[in-house]
Amino acid sequence: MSENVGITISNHFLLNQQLSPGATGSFTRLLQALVLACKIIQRDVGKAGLVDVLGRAGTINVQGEEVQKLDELANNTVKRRLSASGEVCALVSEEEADIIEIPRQYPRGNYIVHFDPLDGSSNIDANVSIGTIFSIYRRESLPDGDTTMKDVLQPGHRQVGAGYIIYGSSCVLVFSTGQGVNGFTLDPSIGEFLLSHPNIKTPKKGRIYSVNEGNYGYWDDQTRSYVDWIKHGYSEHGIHYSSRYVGSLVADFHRNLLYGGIFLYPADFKDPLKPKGKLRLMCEANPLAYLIEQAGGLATTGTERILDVQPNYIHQRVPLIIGSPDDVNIYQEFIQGQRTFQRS
Ligand code: P6P
Repeated sequence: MSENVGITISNHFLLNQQLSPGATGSFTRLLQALVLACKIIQRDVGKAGLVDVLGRAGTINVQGEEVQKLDELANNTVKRRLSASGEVCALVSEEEADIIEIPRQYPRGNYIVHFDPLDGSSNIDANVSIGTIFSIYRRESLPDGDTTMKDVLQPGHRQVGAGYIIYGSSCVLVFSTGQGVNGFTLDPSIGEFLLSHPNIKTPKKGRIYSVNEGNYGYWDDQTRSYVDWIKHGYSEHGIHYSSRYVGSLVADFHRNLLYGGIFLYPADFKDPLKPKGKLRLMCEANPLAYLIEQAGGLATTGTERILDVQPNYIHQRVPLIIGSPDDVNIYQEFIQGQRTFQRS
């Protein structure tokens, strides 16, 4: 009798498709292309130290950051697999300045995918968990016409799917297509993602805060007051918050999604070129905001729901405060001046 491996991600996709009236299989094929890309990246990440893939490729990407060789591999892998799926009409990569046209030899489809091919790449050499993040939209313009900027710059609440893969102690794919959040863990012995975290819900309130406190001197007063409160003003039955910050967004988000808590990358005045903070709206904030809301959490710029932000540039940056609803609501009370804290 064959071994029972549980629910594979392919089973899950096909079940989703059967439950979607009018589904043509196009979205399923797109998701399967994404899964293949992530298996290839996992293979490359897993052997990075062995084939001299580590180390800087020497080039500087559109964000002004040094590009690592794995970054380039991951970027090219996602582009190639999604283009070859025949299901996309436009791609936008965190690694590339402009919208990526689909090569003429490939058929074009009706989906747009924004992606960060290897987020947290500055941690590659230290073997810290890194990840791929993706965000999927359906084009609004007519299928036989050219893709428009309106197709590419849709607000986050128009996403039809989003997710991330974390390359860590195990390789976990977490995604949603609007019916809740599910996590799948790669079983390398059979090369399949198996359902390991069904219907993820984030705790209503957590005890973890995640922020780079090195930027404390560059935040606005309200954010400083909130973090001061967390560190010196909060105590519930003797319980305090713990600080956890990896500096790899996918790792920090994944931990807080499962355990509860709040992640903050607020606006800071450190870099005049990045007045809204460091993280990108389309390939980081929106997909994670989609997931956290599907899991019962919240995501805000501090003054606006992330999924309502109307994008005006493909590499637009936004402040990101995301996590357990009670924690995010308290932060918003500080930002709106309804709460303050002064260290005694
Ligand atoms: P900082 C990694 O470079 C990244 O884009 C995210 O993965 C991470 O959350 C953030 O930057 C860390 O930035 O300024 O705290 O080092």
